[in-house]
Parts: sequence; structure tokens; C-alpha cells
Amino acid sequence: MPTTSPSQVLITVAPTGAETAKADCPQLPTTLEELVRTAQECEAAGAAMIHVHIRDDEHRPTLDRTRLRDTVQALHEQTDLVVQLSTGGSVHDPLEERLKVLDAQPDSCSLTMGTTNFGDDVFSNPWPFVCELYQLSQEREVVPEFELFDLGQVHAVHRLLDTYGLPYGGRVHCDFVMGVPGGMPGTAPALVAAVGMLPAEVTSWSATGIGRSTLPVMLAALSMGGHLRVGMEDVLTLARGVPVERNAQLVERAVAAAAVAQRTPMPASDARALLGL
Ligand code: KMH
Ligand code: ZN
Repeated sequence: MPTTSPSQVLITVAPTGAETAKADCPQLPTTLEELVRTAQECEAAGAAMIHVHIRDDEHRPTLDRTRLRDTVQALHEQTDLVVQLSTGGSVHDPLEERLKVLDAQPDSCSLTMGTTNFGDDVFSNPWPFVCELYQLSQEREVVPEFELFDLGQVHAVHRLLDTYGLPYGGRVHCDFVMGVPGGMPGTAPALVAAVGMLPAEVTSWSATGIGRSTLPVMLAALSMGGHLRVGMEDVLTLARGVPVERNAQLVERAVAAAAVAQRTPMPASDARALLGL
């Protein structure tokens, strides 16, 4: 049974990602200090969860386990946010390294439900890897967020739950990542189709649209009672030619859009109940 009010909206911030180079976007939070400051600003603006990709000293994506642990610890100490580590990493990360992300003991981990063309690259998620990561999340008591880039991946959630049962915590939270070149488009009809295919076990879902699909997906998700993911992992402009300067601007915009739909940002404590933490 939902313990949170339908008038609330869970806002997840994905502040960094693995695709944008610091040199191209100096305002991208890539150091631990920048990440923690960003997390605090986004929490103050209304975010309840943070989806984390980390960078090395040269600002390149890394899955270094010590850094991941330090990051989880710093975010826990300095914010109340639910900390979700990306197990997607970058398109170049080996599958074995991605499994080891759970060693850093996050609250939550992303779990992508299938392989997707990702621009000119391939975001590889073979079925045996998906199953291994899922079982590891159950064993380590980490709540997965199922990342769904296309309709086949929505169907794969049925298959996974039928085979391995419910996630740790007993709740099932999905996130539609739309508008990736190679995945489903970031449009209202695609979101309607995807939500209609979710298994009955799903207790909550959010959506994000990459690039110019960010606003259509946000507005469609709000109108359907969904939750929101925003952040510089997904979009780098507020409007054509207007760069995002701080991730908190994207959270503030989501809060404003939610207010039009008479929905208020969910505090992290309620997000924990929603996700089964
Ligand atoms: N960086 C993308 C290849 C996730 O975080 O789990 C994968 C991604 C999904 O961002
Ligand atoms: Zn990610």
C-alpha cells in the first residue's frame, strides 16, 4: 500500500552522468566537493534522491570503489538524500566493474533492464548480467531502480520479477529514461504506452527526458501521477542557447511544474517509505 500522498512528487537529481566532459561544461559537478555542494543545493530546492556517477582526478568517469564509498559516506553525512549509485557507469565500463558498485553500500542502485543503442555507442546490459545484478541487490539489501530505455525493457521487468521475486524492501520503483538516441522517444504517447505495460507489482515510477525531450516528458509524467528525475546528466540547457548553471535550477523548475499540477516535493523521509528503504 502506498504510504505517501499522491499529491507528493519524488524528485531525483542526476547531477553529473558519464557522458559530458568537464572541459565542455565546467559547471558540471565532478569533484566530491562539487557533488556534495550540488546535493545540498538540490535537497534545499526539493530533491529527495540523488543518482550518482563519479569522476576521477582528471574528471573522467570512474567506478573506483574507494571513491564510491567515500562519496556515499559524504552524501549520507552531509545530506538526507537517498543515495543511488549508478551501476550503468559509462558505456565503456566492464560488466564486472559495474557489479562491484554495490560494494560501496548505497541505499539504491540503478539497474537497466536491457541493452540499448546509445548514440553511436552501445549501453550493454545482457540478460545474465541483469539477473546477476538483481540477485546481488537482493543479497546486499540495496533497493534497485529499474531504468527503462525502451518498451522491451518494460516487458523485461515482468520477466525478472516472475523469475526472482520482489526487490529488497518489497517495493518496485521504475524510471523511464526517454529520448536517448537508440531508445524510446521522449514523448507523451511513448510514456503512456510504457506506463501501460508496467507489471502490477510496480509501486512507483518516475521519468526523465534527455535533451529537448525533458519538458514534454516532465509534463506528461506529472499529468499521469508519475515522479520526476532531472539533472545535468540528462539535459544541459534550460532553453535553446541557455545553459544550465547549477543542477538546482532544474530541481527548481521541476518543483514549479509540479506546483502547477498541485503536487509538492516529497521529503527524503517519505521517499524512503516510497522506495521501501
Ligand atoms: N551512462 C549511461 C551509459 C545508469 O546510470 O544506470 C548509463 C546510465 C544509466 O547512465
Ligand atoms: Zn546514470
